[in-house]
Amino acid sequence: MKMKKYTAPSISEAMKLVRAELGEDAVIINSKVIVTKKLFGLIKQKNFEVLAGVDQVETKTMSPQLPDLQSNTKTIQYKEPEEQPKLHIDDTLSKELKSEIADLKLMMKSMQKHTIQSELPENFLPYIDFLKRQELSEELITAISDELFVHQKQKNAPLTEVEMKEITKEVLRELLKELPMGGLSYQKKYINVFGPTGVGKTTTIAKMAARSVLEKKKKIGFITTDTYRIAAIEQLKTYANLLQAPVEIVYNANDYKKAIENFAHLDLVFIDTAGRNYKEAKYVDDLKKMINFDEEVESYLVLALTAKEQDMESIIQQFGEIPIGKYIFTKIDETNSIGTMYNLMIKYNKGLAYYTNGQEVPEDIEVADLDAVLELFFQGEYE
Ligand SMILES: Nc1nc2c(ncn2[C@@H]2O[C@H](COP(=O)(O)OP(=O)(O)O)[C@@H](O)[C@H]2O)c(=O)[nH]1
Ligand SMILES: [Mg+2]
Repeated sequence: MKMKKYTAPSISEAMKLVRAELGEDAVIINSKVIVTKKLFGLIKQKNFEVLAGVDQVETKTMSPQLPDLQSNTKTIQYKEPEEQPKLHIDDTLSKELKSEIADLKLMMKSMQKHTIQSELPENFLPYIDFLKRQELSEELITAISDELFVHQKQKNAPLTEVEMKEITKEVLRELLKELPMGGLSYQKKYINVFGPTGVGKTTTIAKMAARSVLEKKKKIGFITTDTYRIAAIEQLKTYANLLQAPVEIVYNANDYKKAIENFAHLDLVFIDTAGRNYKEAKYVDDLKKMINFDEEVESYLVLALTAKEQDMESIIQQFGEIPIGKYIFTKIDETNSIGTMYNLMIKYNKGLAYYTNGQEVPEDIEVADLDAVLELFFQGEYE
């Protein structure tokens, strides 16, 4: 039997090399993953090493079609390549096409093998199902399952559930680690809070405001531009009264200027906005005209995890022109699938300020930090 090692960045490429040199009858004797650099990182180089062999008797019978690239023998007698130009075009084409199609089919087969559906080891499946239930994006699931695959190969034994969770965390950590995490900086005076109606903007503002008074002893005030609903104004006033903080109700850019003047003596001003009409471009335009986005301002986009990811994406795009610093995800207590949170942060390259987990003011809010956010992924269903 003739044997040779092949190394390539993917199994399919390694298989291609094997087939090109040893033919279709080659058998894989062993395969392993070689990772250069350290554990985990997606950016790190990994290669697949395949030891393949082919029975030499068969090789001989196949040799007219398969020149042995390895042995530099000069006994190859057939002269097909030189003759090709003289052949009838039809014949050549069909022959070439056939073999190319066969090649492509094989390549696709081995490529498909290394996707979530078929090639994943049996022991991954329940875990991958969990990732899917979490509604993690396909790209992220593929990135994680690739890492699981690499680690299982290295370990040469089935990964435990604990190991799979650790690997998942490390994959997510790599992707999230550059994004800003954490709540109010207390360096900027104006806190803008945007988002559609009902996501929990006002409640979240009340939570943030209460904390800045109780924990940081800040002098605060509120501005609301949500003048569509009396109830919304009353709701904010209720919280403001509890915190003994002033409220300015703003209907236009002029009111806004006056409110800013009135609040000159305060440390922090929370600006609550109407979520209404966010689908109209005009709404975002109006906001841009009314509200200052200078260096004195921090802006947050509030999204509820109970919403559909696609709808959240259209909101993100709608607010694309507003310099949103970080997200706030609410209603984490009302869902078991929080993958969306990770999908959106990674896709839109935006960090997280807070996540909220209930209706109680001020308790039900957590300041985001990377470790906690990674832990959060496993809370609930898969513990
Ligand atoms: N379960 C749950 N409910 C929340 C959370 N945050 C806000 N809510 C509720 O969501 C509803 C709408 O909140 P509100 O602050 O008025 O939303 P706004 O329209 O964006 O200002 C209220 O009933 C809140 O109590 C949360 O984290 N979890
Ligand atoms: Mg509101």
